[in-house]
Amino acid sequence: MITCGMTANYTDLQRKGRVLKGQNGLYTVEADCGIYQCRSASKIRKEAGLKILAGDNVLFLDNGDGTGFITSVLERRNSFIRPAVANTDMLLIVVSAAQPDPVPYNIGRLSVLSVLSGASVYIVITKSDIVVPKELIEIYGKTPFPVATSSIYKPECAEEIRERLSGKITVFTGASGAGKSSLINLLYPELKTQVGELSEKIKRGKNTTRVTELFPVGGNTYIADTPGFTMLDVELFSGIELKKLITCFPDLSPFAADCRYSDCTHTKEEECGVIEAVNRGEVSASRHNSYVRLYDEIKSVKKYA
Ligand SMILES: Nc1nc2c(ncn2[C@@H]2O[C@H](COP(=O)(O)OP(=O)(O)O)[C@@H](O)[C@H]2O)c(=O)[nH]1
Ligand SMILES: [Mg+2]
Ligand SMILES: [Zn+2]
Repeated sequence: MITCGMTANYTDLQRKGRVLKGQNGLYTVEADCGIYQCRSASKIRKEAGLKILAGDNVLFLDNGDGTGFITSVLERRNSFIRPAVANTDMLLIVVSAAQPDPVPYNIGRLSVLSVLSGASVYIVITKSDIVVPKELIEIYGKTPFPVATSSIYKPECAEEIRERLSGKITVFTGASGAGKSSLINLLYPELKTQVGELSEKIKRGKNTTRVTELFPVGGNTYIADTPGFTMLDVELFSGIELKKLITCFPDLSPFAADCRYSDCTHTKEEECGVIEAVNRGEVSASRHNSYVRLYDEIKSVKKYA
């Protein structure tokens, strides 16, 4: 097979690509001139215990027959364990207006992970046909995170959301049943069967292999579906310095400058700028509650660590 109109000696031809999926040591890699099935040198996998993830940018040798051999993994911007994905630009947090009822604390935790990893946060409120999500808009409208509402019965919501995803790697996350797969189908109907199959596979899940797959949807845009609230592992949070937790709440942190005490934890102190901002209604009490709960949780994990 001749790709890209080239007839060079393929064994020497190095290409750059992006891993879409890895399974049993076989990686699906997207390069400028097509999709390759690649293996990799065990040497690079062993180096620093590196696991090649969906989203990784790699160099590989083109074997000339649609297969390749990964020789190096380029530096990552970030990586998550569950789902196993690298270089995430944005976490799209799907929050259902109802059925299931939203759990702001879990949403808060996801937003913290996203901020920690340097990925942006996008809140999409689904199932707006069931109830008007007034309260959710109230909570998240006071954060710097962009917020959109959607419903599978209002396809006109799709354009705005697609635009924000354009050119990025976006991971869809949120509670199981919140409508992640449905939203993906609404945004990118051309993926329908693939995404459906993916979530099927995960539901039957033999709990050993949870395959994360990036789907290219054109224009350098990629999306990954996930089965439910993954990434909420306590270990990830135990790495956070308690003092710095407030900086992971970009809606609350500016008010920490007004605290009376420099060692204020913003959980219960008198003259705490953050608590005063909550009382004035400038930031959401729900978000502050999530902060306090996460603060206590991390503190107790640290105590037993
Ligand atoms: N009424 C309504 N139901 C929805 C909407 N989006 C998803 N659902 C339903 O919610 C259920 C779970 O959706 P699914 O996309 O599988 O959720 P996931 O687990 O987050 O991927 C399905 O029965 C969907 O038909 C919506 O906008 N409105
Ligand atoms: Mg799903
Ligand atoms: Zn304070």
